[in-house]
Amino acid sequence: MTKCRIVAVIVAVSLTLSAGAFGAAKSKNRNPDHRKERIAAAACELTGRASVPDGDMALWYRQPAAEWVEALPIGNGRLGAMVYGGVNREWLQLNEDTLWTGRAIDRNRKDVTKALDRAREMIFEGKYVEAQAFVQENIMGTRVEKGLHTYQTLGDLELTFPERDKVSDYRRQLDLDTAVASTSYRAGNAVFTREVFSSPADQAIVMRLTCDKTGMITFDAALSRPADATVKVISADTIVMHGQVRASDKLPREGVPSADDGVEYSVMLRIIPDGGRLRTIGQTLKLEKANSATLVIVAATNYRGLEPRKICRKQLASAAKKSYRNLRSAHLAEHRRLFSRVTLDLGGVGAVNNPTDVRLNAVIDGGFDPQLIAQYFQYGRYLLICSSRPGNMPANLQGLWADGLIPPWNADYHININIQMNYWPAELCNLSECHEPFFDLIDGIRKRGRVTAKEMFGCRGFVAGHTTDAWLYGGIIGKAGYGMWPVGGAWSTRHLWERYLFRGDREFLKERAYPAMKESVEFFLDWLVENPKTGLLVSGPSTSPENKFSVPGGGSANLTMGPTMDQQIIYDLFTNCIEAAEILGVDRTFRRELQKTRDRLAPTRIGSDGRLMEWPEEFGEPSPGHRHVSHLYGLHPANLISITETPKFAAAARKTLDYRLANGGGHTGWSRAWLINFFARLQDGNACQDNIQALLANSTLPNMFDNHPPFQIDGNFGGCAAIAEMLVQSHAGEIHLLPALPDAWQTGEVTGLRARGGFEVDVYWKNGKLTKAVIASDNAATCKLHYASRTTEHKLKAGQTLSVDGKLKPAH
Ligand code: FUC
Repeated sequence: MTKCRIVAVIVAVSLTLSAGAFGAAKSKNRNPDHRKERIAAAACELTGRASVPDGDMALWYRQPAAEWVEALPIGNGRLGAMVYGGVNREWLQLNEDTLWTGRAIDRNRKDVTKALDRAREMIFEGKYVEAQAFVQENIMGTRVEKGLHTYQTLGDLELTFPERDKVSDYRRQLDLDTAVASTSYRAGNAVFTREVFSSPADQAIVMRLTCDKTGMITFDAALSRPADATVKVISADTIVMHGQVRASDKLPREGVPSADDGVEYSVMLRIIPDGGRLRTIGQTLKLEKANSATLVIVAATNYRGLEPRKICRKQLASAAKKSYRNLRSAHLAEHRRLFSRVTLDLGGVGAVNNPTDVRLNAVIDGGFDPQLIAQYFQYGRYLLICSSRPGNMPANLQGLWADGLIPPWNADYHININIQMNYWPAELCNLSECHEPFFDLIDGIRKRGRVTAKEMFGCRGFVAGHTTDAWLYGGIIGKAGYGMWPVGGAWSTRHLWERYLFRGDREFLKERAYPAMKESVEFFLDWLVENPKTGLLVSGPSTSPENKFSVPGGGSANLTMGPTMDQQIIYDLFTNCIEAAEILGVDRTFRRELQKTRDRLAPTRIGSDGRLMEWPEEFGEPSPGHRHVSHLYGLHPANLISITETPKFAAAARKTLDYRLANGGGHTGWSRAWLINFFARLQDGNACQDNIQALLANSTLPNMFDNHPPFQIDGNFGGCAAIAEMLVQSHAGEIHLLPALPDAWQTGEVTGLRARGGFEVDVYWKNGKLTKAVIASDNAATCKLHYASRTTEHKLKAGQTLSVDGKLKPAH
């Protein structure tokens, strides 16, 4: 396995290009990271050693970012930036979460019911290879070429400073607790400091440049984009960049873009100086000899039908009239409102005195850094807060941050594991509000998935396949091998149910969760068919995400009737929907129908070698270490398999995992993160810890982003959720304290995790043993606690807090 060693680079920054040469329309450079060469072109010598940041919540470095995956992310859920922290040049690579090319198009193949029947027959007859070709030809909906419907960079803010050959005491950092990125260094006898944050309170990115000597702040500021941008000066202190995005560079870029191309956007930058001289030269703002300066950047698109320039003007007017101090304190309060709900201390001292890249290298060399693990956990929470706030788009494959015009997989919303993994920490790690953009996405795909269900398959309800995008299609599209998969919507609705379980909000269950779950169920009531050999109900043709099997008689294929994951997701959906209907006291007849159908679903089976079967037959596996471990859905995220309730299946799951790992499994970050969640559910803390080490050593980039070249955020979120799952679990009707504590985590504490039933949980342990737990209950409820082999029950009133000792006895 390749280790991504993190190389500390003395970075070079220069003034080689004028802002005009970096001008948007002229630039040919569409690839991430087009700044790299210019960063490396001129050296700025860094000497001396900056002091260490306060606290243990900072990612920090002794050199500027030399490439995008070293830059530091800020975001307010909608407007984000990657901050490079250069000395002679600063870049903020900008993103706005609705900046998408393309538009909503119809991707549905009309009435494929006959073809569906035929494909099913072929599979039941064992003609897998032929059936897959037939499905491709006759069923799959329209696939849009990569880059045509894609998320893109909003552009760059570039600051150019008077060139310096040498600075000392350089440090850049991202403080997770304040969500402020800062850069500071000494040049001659002056200390320069830059702070930047993306404010959820004021919907603006705000940057402040200061110096401990007067009249020292001099820079040029320019906005640019690799394509499709016009930059204009609108007043002596403000520039605007606007345009309409266009679908990838494969399309002819001449002429006026049409509505098919994508959104219109606008970015505005204002400089508010203290002293000095501010003027415009060309499209550049030029500030000389100021004492300090505040930059306000706002951006918007017309994705929701509003005129982006109008939105920008309003946002700018409102933010720019506030003092920097007020902007900063409003930002801090809003960030901390969410961030400070959870604390985690896994012990360890001293490691925080080293820069983050040095610490990651030490882990690559086999070191154990519990403070880094705690920070990885909090970074996951930070990233969710910054990329998924109510009213905005959900966290995409890269959260909010993507460079260039064609990011990997269009930085879309894959719903065959990735977006779900993004939201695993949401409830557990006390960020329930951050879950909401995903719920909105589910509502969106329900609308279009309803049309797909009817038009393509003649089914009621709604269906969604393996992926969707900002245009919210619910189609079954692309290559049959990965695209013929009808359970993406069903899996997504589990998140609505989980929200109810964690929060106990009946109104939410009634108005939002149940209708979506029921609509998904309706699809499967029409979709499932009887396997003629067994008489059991199966879903198909469908893939076990994105794995393939060897076909007896030659070749390989992906599609079967009743792959284990489909069956588990449908069983899970039906079970949860029945329970929801019972709680709400509705749909008695429907419930009965559901129970009957659920009891006829083909069950998960254990193969002759003791592993869980991924497909209905024991096929050969060309990829035995495959990154998806779909057939263990029942173990995690669902609760169909557990050590206590279904020990045989839990043992088979364990064998499955061991086999996957022995064959090179866990090679992508998100896959490794899922493994940790599985081992947490199997209550094997040491296996969790081994895999956390592997996640940090093999799949974590210098800025702690999850590596799936260049970056995919799901591993960050999956890893964060897994660390919480090791400390508190609540999927089995009780709050299990320290279910998977590794030997290496001898002493520690976590506060503020959430448990199903409406509880908030703090846990303290010493020498590997529970010493205390504090449970606060939102509702009047019975709280069942479990630790080691002991279980106790406690009746709590709404708002009551219970404190127990290491034996689960109430302590006062
Ligand atoms: C799934 C995974 C890939 C990648 C893609 C975005 O299809 O199999 O590894 O994460 O989503």
